[in-house]
Amino acid sequence: MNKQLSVIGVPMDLGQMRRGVDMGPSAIRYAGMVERLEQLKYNIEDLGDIEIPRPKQNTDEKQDNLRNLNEIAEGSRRLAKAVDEVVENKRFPLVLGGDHSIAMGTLAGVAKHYENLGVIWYDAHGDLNTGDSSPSGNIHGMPLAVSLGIGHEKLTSIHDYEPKIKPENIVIIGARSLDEGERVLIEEKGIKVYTMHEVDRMGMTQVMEETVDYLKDRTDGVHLSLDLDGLDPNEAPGVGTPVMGGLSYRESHLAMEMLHQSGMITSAEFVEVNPILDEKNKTASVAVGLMGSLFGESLK
Ligand code: 5AB
Ligand code: MN
Ligand code: MN
Ligand code: MN
Repeated sequence: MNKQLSVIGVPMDLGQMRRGVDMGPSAIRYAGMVERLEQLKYNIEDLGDIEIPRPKQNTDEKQDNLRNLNEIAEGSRRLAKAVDEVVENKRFPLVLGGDHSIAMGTLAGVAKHYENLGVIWYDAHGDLNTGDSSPSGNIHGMPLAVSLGIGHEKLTSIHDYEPKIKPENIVIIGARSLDEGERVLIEEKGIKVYTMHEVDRMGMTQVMEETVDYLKDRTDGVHLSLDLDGLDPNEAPGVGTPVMGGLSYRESHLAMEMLHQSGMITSAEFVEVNPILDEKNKTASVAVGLMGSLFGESLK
């Protein structure tokens, strides 16, 4: 794994309705991220936080069912630029959210550098909605669709190219809340999904073995987009859209360890940590614990 890490915080809360997720980057840093990774002999540069525009009232976005469209597009463009530069400098981008709408910017910055970027989407949700299919109008439920080039032009065109990724290079893990439009898209595009049903039946070991096997030959880099609501809300309570029956901390640890062993991860983001909804920074600590495993902590 690339030992040169560049951390970028994204205090974005405009992709959903719960305030506080903009403090996610601080909470994760406060949970000891840098110290933890320095122990693993990484060279870490913290680039600080991207500036996110303040929300304005805007009429056309209401009609499009895309809340805070313009501000999110602008924030994503700034993030894409910063991430692009990190990859250009041969460093590993580690992005801290913020709500999951930031993945549009992260992927825009990363995918430019790969022919076939793989994406592991670790999440209770598919995040495959568009303004037309979304039950909420919240853009944090749309970034995977947008990255496939599906959705409003102001979002799909971020960083001036599209699509960013291909459907056959995606693996979704932990899904247990998919909207009707998302199911249709998954079917239509042939996106690989391990729902909780499959994780329970097969076990995380097999899920990760298959995931690594599947992505190994078809991709030239793999981005991990980890939404903390992929975990069970008992263990990661500080998230805005919790769904019961999630992945455990231990399963997630194992998944991260196996990803480390694969050596295939070339960028990562940890999103949706909301310290206001959290219990004593538990969810941020979970995020840092998972980073520890992803970056190579081991018991031996
Ligand atoms: B998250 C829902 N599908 O579109 C929607 O947390 C929830 O980034 C989206 O995964 C959750 O509003 C977005 C109902
Ligand atoms: Mn989610
Ligand atoms: Mn998500
Ligand atoms: Mn969420």
